[in-house]
Amino acid sequence: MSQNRRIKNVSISVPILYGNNAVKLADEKRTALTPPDHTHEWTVFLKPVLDDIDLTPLIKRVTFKLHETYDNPVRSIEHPPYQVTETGWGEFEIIIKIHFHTGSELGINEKNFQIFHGLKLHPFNPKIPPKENGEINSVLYDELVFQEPTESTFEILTRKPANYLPQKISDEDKKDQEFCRQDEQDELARLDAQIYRIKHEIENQRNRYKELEQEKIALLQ
Ligand code: SLL
Repeated sequence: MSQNRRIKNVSISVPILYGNNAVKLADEKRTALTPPDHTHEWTVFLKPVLDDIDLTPLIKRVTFKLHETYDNPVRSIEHPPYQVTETGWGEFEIIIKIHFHTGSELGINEKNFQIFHGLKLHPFNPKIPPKENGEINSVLYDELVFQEPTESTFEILTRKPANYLPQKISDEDKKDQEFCRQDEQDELARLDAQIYRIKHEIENQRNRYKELEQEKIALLQ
């Protein structure tokens, strides 16, 4: 089927954010089922930077593999928001895996993505006062890169309203000009808006990184 055909010399990247937030577990939030040694409540998540993109036609499920001290450590989330909230006492590495739909009738045939996230419960620098609400955030930016996506994947990722910029990875083949769609002006305006938003997000992440660098320097002094 033609949807399974790969589009040569094109890659599309989808900016994502993943990570966790955590707060100390308040007494009033404890239930009879909360183990007494649990000190924190946390949420680990993965989401596209642009919240108006619907990745569900592509993503079958996202699994979060927790430490084996948890019951059913592999948590499978089939619909957004892709996140798991738990309580616990310790930090550990969580394996986040994105599973795509498969099947030749769908025309999607992309390799699963895997990301490792170190769950953070405690401040990076204990000397720096915590945020007012006491929340710890450890969030990272990454990109899901689809190299030579199938036509189906390409179609899903370039659907309006939120679509991604197809980039030529080689300019040897000018035939790819077919991606300059009918309404070029409209396409360019949307891309500009998205690029602006992504830049803004990258800037936020960069500032956060600088703050963490400062905290690290302060800690080492
Ligand atoms: C540590 N290597 O020692 C890590 C392990 C395990 C965290 C952390 C609760 C599990 C449960 C939990 O927080 N496990 O519910 O029993 O820090």
